[in-house]
Amino acid sequence: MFTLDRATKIFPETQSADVVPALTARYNLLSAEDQLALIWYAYLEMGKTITIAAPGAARMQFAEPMLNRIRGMNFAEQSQVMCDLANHADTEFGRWYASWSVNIKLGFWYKLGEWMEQGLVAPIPAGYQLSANAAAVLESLKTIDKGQQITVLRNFVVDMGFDPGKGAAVERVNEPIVLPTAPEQRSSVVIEGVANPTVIEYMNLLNANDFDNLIELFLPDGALQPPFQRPIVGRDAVLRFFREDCQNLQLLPDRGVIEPSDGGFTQIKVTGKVQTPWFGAGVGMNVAWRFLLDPQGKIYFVAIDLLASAAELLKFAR
Ligand code: ECH
Ligand code: GLY
Ligand code: GLY
Ligand code: GLY
Repeated sequence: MFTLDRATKIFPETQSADVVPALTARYNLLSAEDQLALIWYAYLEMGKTITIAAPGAARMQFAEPMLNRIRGMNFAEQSQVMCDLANHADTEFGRWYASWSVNIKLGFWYKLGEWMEQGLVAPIPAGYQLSANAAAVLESLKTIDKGQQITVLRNFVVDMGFDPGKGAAVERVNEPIVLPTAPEQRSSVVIEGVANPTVIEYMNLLNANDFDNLIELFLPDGALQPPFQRPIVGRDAVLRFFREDCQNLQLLPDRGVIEPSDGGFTQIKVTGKVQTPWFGAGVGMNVAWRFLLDPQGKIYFVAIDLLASAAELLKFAR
């Protein structure tokens, strides 16, 4: 009936933000020095219009030993560590970094950025000249919408460090688990055109950080595909992803369509916005959720797409 491969192709008219992988590919061709300088300039530019929230103390304790070692170095050594991370060099720091969850990596760079501003960590040299290619990537980055910009920046940070690869026994470091929101403090979404209880519950449980109940909505071999990634398959892996990467998100679904599919399955597309705790209401990412539910209403597949433009929020053409 449905294979995972077929499931990923539901609602094929959905236009995702191809500019994100395109810019990432161009960035990957640059030297490490150019990469770090480019991120620095992009970060300063974005800081004029949006504010990034400080990472929580509980999360930062994981990054602290490495941060303190870096702080004790001279500027040349600090620059070397940063270049090594950008270069994916096989170093102690590179392996350490690669073992962290996404949000610990972001928190680490948040702190380094602060220290660079305060003169405690090696700055990008004054008057540093970006190569022509790096300057062109920076200009492109400035023209895309904020949700796309922070996605590109997040990709850069996630990819740094040295990952010894599959098969290597690496202990992964996750941030502390957040408690689910108390029942009386939960809210419920309303989605124009979609009264489906599974979809409504999915949004409400994710908004409440209630991952143990959320995972019950999935079939045992159910899958979730985050933007620009391969599907994560099976309840264990999806639950790990929720706990590790999906804390304190704000899902703001707006409207959608429900259609019957083969074998009693149902496909549902919802569009709306998502906010990350790092930027709060300052950045609303335009997204689509593409659900495929089995005849019992369990989730066989859901993809989250970062949309190409705000106009995509209104497109449900058949
Ligand atoms: C400085 C210069 C040297 C180099 C570096 C620097 C620091 C950079 C810093 C960057 C910080 C970037 C941040 C980016 C955060 C981005 C967050 C995003 C979140 C997207 C979440 C989405 C969620 C979607 C989902 C939904 C579901 O239904 C299921 C789950 C899931 C400047 C020092 C590096 C500090 C903080 C893009 C879309 C809706 C799939 C998760
Ligand atoms: N965004 C992928 C698709 O629409 O199929
Ligand atoms: N300050 C946002 C976060 O730590 O997730
Ligand atoms: N991936 C979750 C966040 O950055 O907010």
